[in-house]
Amino acid sequence: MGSILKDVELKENIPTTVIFSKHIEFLTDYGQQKESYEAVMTDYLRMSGMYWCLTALELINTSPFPKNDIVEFIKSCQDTESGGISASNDHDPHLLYTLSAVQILCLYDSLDAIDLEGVTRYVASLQNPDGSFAGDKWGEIDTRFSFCAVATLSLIKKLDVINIDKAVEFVKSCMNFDGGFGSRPQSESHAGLIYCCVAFLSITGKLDIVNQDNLAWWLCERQLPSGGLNGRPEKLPDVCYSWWVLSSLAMLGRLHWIDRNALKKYILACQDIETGGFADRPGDMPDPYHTLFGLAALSLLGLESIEKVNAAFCMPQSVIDKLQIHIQMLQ
Ligand code: GRG
Ligand code: ZN
Repeated sequence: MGSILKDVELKENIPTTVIFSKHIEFLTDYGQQKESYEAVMTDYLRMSGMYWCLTALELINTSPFPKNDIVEFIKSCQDTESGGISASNDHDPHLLYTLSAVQILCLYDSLDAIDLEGVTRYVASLQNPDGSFAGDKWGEIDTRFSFCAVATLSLIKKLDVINIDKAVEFVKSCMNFDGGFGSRPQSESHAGLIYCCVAFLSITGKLDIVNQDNLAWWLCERQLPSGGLNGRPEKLPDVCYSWWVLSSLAMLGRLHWIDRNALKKYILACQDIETGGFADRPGDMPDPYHTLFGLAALSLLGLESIEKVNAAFCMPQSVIDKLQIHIQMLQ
């Protein structure tokens, strides 16, 4: 028995260009709401929310917020004892938010504002003897955290404080028969985690361990008739996978295995023409997460009016160049 293909149908009256001024409005307003229901409910991931908004704005050449206030907020989120950074004041430090904070500081050329030795100590303290990384002191293990660890250390030029060989060994142990990667050994392949593992290998210069064609084939099979990409078989398309899948294909040198025009049409259809911002699917509520990954994917597709994005760090290429960081990209 065949299975029903899950997809969406694009309507006639969908946007076909990027509505830049609306996105600037959307992202700027989002950053200014401090007491709204949404702001309070998402306080636990505020640092990443700031990274999504500020990076999206930088990709469209806008920087509306006072840099000083942002840097001061980040400083106030660093835990003096562990050296880690939390999502917001009075929250516990975590690798996810430590990376977001370091990414924002790189955007603002302000890395020196925080205790970088503390960050280095924190990241190194989370590596386990098998090479894996915990996300925080509570010990959850996931390849997302292997990525966060090397991305953070690479941005602050401290990659040498961890055992890279062991870290690579762990990521390799999460590789599946289909060429993909999961969160831990034997976990299902998922496009988000494939991005984490491919970007990890790109940053550490170990991309040669992947099965390039099998993995690229699995990734390009994520494209559905609507043009959108899903994160694993039998799932609906979602704009964020345009980033997780496309950036992985870019690092694997196989971007041309995707139907670019169809994907561009799908991403543009996910814009909200009234409020600005991108949603996961046409007609859904827009949010900063899907707005960043929609714009970043359009950048990988070569839209000239969007700044060039780095496929491993999801940051403007100009910032990565300034830091003189080189990632591995396969041919
Ligand atoms: C700096 C760009 C950047 C990222 C930081 C947090 C992180 C590193 C990456 C996240 C990667 C990601 C999206 C992982 C997905 C994890 C997962 C198993 C999600 C499953 O979600 P479902 O089941 O989604 O809700 P689908 O689309 O599969 O239905
Ligand atoms: Zn999504």
